[in-house]
Amino acid sequence: MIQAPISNDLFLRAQKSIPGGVNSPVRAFRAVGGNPRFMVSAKGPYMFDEDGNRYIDLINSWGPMILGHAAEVVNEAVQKAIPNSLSFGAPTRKEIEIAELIVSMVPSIEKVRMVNSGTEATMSAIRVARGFTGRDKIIKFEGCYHGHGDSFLISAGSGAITLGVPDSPGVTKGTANDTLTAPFNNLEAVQMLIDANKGQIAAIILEPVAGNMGLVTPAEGFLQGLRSLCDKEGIVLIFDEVMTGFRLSAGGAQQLYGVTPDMSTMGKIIGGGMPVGAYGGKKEIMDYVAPAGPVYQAGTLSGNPIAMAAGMAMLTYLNEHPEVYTQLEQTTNKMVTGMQQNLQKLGLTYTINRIGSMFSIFFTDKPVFDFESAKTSDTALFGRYFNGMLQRGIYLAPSQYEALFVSTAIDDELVKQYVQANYEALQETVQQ
Ligand code: KE4
Repeated sequence: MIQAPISNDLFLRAQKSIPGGVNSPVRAFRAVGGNPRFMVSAKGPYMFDEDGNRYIDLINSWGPMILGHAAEVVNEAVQKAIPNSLSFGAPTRKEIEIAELIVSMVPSIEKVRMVNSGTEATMSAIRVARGFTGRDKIIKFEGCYHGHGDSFLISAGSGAITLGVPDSPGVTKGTANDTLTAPFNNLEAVQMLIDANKGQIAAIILEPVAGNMGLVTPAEGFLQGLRSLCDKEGIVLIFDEVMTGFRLSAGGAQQLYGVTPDMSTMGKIIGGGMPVGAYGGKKEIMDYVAPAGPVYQAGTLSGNPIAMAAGMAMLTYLNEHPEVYTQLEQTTNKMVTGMQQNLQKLGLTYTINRIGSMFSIFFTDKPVFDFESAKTSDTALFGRYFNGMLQRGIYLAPSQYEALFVSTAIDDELVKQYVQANYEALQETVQQ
């Protein structure tokens, strides 16, 4: 039995000076029960907590650690940059180099602006889309998460074509009025919103593969359908690829599915673990961004030299080693196949969704294709499963509504350990 007394004490202490004891809510384990583990180091596939426990990590910092933790290629680049000062607040050559690399890798990107988080990227992207079109409203999808910007913390209003309602205190009704929501994978609902708000919609923003309701892939024709609707109505199509960018392929989901948005937002992998976000798209849109154009957006540490060194090393490696994606496909396939065999052996019919190196197991026997169907999952069962896996040294996302991220540091031996732990934890979960 893995014990974590030091983490438990640290969590009590943390709550005295940090809201909820964490700097991002999901880390507090509230959705699964138990106390979070305080980490001290990580290397390759492993993370090590304050009590000396070792975990096989399937969160990988919520995506960035695609090469495993403390990847040499990234660490060396950071160590080389540090002596030259941590920040200038002035333009640097490295920012041009990473921008040119992103332009070469991501189909939709002709110009790109670096920021410091995925939230900053999405907030800025919709502001630019509004400035470019002169329209106010946006459409997002239930279950898609785009960071904590006010315009995104909105849940569906009653009925299909009414306005959104704030999903968090502090978000004003005025803001909510400009955000419309539709079910993911439902083109008819999007058409209805467009018809009911003719000429008022600046942008449609979505995760092209959703990872924030658990892993949900786009239905056949969904992305292309949105592309056609946006072309017809002069709406800016924004793919939020903060999670999928550089993960599902070197060019993200847009390259994998062959559908090119007008703008894309990025984060996570782009910084190699450092705080980096970015938004970009067509020249004619991006030239609306200050100081080239009138839409204001700024950031003291945007393009920070240490973060750029890390991001440049990560993206260069991925760009030069396409075999990373083949390896991740094979490893994830083995993990998911093992899980499906376990479900069969145990007579369980839970749903597993997977694409590339992202997957989720939903504790429901129904297919999961949008947020409503994801919510048929038994989250209490998931909580027991999560803790069963944690006890066996497997570190999963502490919520049914998250995706897992495989790294190249996961080898066949670790796949075996994962599949065995999955069998035992599933068996234990259903016996409790
Ligand atoms: P950040 O501001 O957390 O860097 O990015 C926000 C964001 C934007 N778009 C998508 C598709 C995202 O998945 C995210 C952040 N993802 C969460 C995981 N569900 C980060 C984990 C957390 O909130 O601590």
